Amino acid sequence: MENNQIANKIRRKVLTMLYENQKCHLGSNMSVIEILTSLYFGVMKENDIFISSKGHCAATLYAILEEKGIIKDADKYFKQHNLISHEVPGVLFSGGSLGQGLSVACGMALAKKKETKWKCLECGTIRSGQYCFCCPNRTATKGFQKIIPRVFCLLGDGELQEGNVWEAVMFAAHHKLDNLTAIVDYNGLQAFGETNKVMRIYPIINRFLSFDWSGFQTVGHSIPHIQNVLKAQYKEQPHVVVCRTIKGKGVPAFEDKLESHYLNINKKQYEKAIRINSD
Ligand SMILES: Cc1ncc(C[n+]2csc(CCOP(=O)(O)OP(=O)(O)O)c2C)c(N)n1
Ligand SMILES: [Mg+2]
Ligand SMILES: [Zn+2]
Repeated sequence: MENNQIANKIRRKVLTMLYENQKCHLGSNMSVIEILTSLYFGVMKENDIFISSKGHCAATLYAILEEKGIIKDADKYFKQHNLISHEVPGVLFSGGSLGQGLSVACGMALAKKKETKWKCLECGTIRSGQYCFCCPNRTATKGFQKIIPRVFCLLGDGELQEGNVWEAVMFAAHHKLDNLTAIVDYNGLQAFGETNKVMRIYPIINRFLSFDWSGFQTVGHSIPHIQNVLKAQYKEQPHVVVCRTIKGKGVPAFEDKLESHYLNINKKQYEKAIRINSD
């Protein structure tokens, strides 16, 4: 399946979970479908870590984990935890209280930098030291490559108004966490207003750059664009990818609407959205 088809499938699955359970945060889920598809289907490698600081896009994360084969029943988990919970396999951090995920991601990125792992270039095995059993004398004729897992952290744009986020931004630069990537879902809306009217966060990218991060802004619904900028890593600098998104993307009645945050989807809107998002 191509990535666009995967994204469509995830979008339909999320719509169905939200419709059947009559749960809100439809807008917040729809804006991250391509972001999470990009990450899990082409960017993240084994041992990399994903943290969603936006705990209210649980439906999308569970649908992705189901598609990856990490969990079997996204519906079951969504019924139990409609905010992201670490009790779900494949999830390391529970979200819900905004502003905390990046601090956790910083700690994990720092720990991963300290516990160096080595990949045997002969057989691909990852080990804690420069040894392997595939070649004579525990060496590898092709040598070893240093492996530092990457940590990706997703944040909402309204969430950037939390002071704690900027302490983490400062910490990441100070510790030169070049294995850390923050992804901002810049949909321009938060729960009760336009983000830049509630408390201005624009220009997001400049703010990160002034804290000595590297980064790019990109189109948040184009998988090739997102993957390109997510793959970038700069030596000794943490990285940010600001994704310009549409809250409620793919659901006409909800697109770029404040109500997409808290309204539940009705039967007619649901059926139309499923039609629009089929392959
Ligand atoms: C600390 C904290 N304050 C308030 C809330 C309530 N709340 C849940 S979602 C949300 C809006 C967040 O907006 P944004 O970060 O832009 O995310 P979006 O829904 O647009 O993806 C708010 C205020 C919360 N979960 N945590
Ligand atoms: Mg937002
Ligand atoms: Zn080997």
